[in-house]
Amino acid sequence: MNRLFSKVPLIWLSILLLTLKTYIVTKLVFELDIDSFSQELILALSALCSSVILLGLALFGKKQHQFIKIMFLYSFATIILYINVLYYRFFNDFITIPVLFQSKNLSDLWTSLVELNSLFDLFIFLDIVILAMLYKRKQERVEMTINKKKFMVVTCVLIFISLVYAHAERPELLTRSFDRKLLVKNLGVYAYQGYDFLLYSNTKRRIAFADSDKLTEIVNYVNANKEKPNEDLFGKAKGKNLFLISLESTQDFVVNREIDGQEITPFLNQLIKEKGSYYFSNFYHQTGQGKTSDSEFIVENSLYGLPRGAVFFSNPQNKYQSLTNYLKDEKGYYTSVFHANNKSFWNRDVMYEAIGYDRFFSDLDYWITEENSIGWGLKDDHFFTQSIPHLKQLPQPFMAKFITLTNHFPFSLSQQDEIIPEWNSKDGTVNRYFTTVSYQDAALRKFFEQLKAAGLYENSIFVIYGDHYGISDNHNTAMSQFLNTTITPYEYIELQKVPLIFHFPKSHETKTITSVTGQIDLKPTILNLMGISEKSDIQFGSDLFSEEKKDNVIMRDGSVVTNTYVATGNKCYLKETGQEIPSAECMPLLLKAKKELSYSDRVIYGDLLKFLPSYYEGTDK
Ligand code: GP9
Ligand code: MN
Repeated sequence: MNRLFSKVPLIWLSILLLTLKTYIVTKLVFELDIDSFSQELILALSALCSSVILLGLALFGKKQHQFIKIMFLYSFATIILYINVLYYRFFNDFITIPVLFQSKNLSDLWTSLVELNSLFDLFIFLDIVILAMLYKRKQERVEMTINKKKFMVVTCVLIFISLVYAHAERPELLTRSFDRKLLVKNLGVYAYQGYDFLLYSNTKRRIAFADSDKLTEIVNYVNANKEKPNEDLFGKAKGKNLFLISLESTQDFVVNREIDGQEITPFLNQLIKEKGSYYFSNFYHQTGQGKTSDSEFIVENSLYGLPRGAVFFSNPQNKYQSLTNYLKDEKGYYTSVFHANNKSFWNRDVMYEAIGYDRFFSDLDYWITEENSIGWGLKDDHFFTQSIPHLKQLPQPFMAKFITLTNHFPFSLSQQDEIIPEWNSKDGTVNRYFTTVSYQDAALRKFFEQLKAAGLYENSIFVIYGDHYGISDNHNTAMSQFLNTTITPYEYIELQKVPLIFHFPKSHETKTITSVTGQIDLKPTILNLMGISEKSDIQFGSDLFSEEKKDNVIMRDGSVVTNTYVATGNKCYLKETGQEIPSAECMPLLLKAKKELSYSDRVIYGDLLKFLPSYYEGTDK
């Protein structure tokens, strides 16, 4: 072995190894849908190119430090690669700098990572050890003179060829940065990470230089698209306690469905049929990378989450006119949130200040033991049960938001808690999903019984919704088996529906509402029910019960659903049948979505809500 490499300088061998490793890992782990020889070539070229650039940095500076520098850069690249491998397995996505900075979160992700780790991971690091052993004592082979000029020429040529190829394959690549898979496919994982870093710095810069100039355009857009809230329902829930219950990873396809003759969500199914329940059967989550925190943000503010990272992390110091702040300031509500996890997860402890919660009941407020925990923490049943004494002590009227946890990937459940058995496909994740969903459903049933017993049910209203998907498109095979249909892009969008139930204990009506709605509509709906008129505000959603409601939901990736169309990527379908139609028909919808998302982003990036009061004073509106 030693003899074989006796003439090879460390720099060349490390470039070769890093290129090979990057290429192989990219092929094996990331599903990039490589379907042509030229795409294959781009992938190989990008791996080579990044390796040359990264490791080439070691050639600058003192020669005697070259071994250390090469090994450091090699390890650095490997760590970037490995973090993306872990993140991809979990989220089916690539990591971004804001998410990476959530180091507090990374420790909590541990339970999921243990499940994801595999022996294969050892190989990702093995070459570092081999390189170190081969070259450690061989100064002459480490420092072998390399013609730096030639090296730089080769590097530039490689970059040029690689970029030309990537551009030919995918024009506008760098302007469509939200499509992370596309970036990695054409630039490689390291260049993607570098590009992401530039975007991140840009975001920081935007906050620093933001002013209120853009406000007029955005306010005009929002006002032009406003839909009048339902007047009959104005103040219907005035003075009532408000329960917001966020169901972890709960998609709508489990509602009213059975496995081997057993209902998956018998309680939700029953609640939907009860007097006083309004079930929205075409309600979509609109979250992005921020997952649960995005759903919280959207519901609270009627703004979209950000295209990258979690707004909970990137902009917690902004001024927000949240639902919580309205309830507190306008109606004197006591506002609280219950979630039995570490309070800094998703930066909640910081962001909740801006949202305006009076009290956050976190893991510190619960009795958590090995017996009453599973997966990510306290089991839902115990979470709800232990919350009752806290609830009883709250000043009324209160707002109480509950965030469940048990139905979280990897969907672990102890056998004694299983209500329905695991399903029987080849996909363990999907099989287990049904058991944790049904466990959560039973926990919710018990919570309702406990609330009734505690006298907290009658004088309250309930808003129950799913936070985001639980089954990603990594599981399409099992999902198509379960739903007995092929998962096309249309089907995938339809799977982004999450349940939404409004329940008014003393009401007599029962309704299933089929209009197309999204999480962004919850804030204006609840404000109207509570008898709060919107002041000078920027909201992209509108009252779900509005008679003027235009069915239109925009997702964070730019996809759009209306009562007629489903538009996603460059594909257009009829909503009713799923039939694909010419993409041009959906173009106006997609363009409007892009505009709306960018307006919302500008509001957040520029912290524009803080300028609203002076803006309205100035315009006298
Ligand atoms: C963690 C919980 C889960 O506290 O909200 O977060 P998620 O991974 O679903 O965003
Ligand atoms: Mn979640």
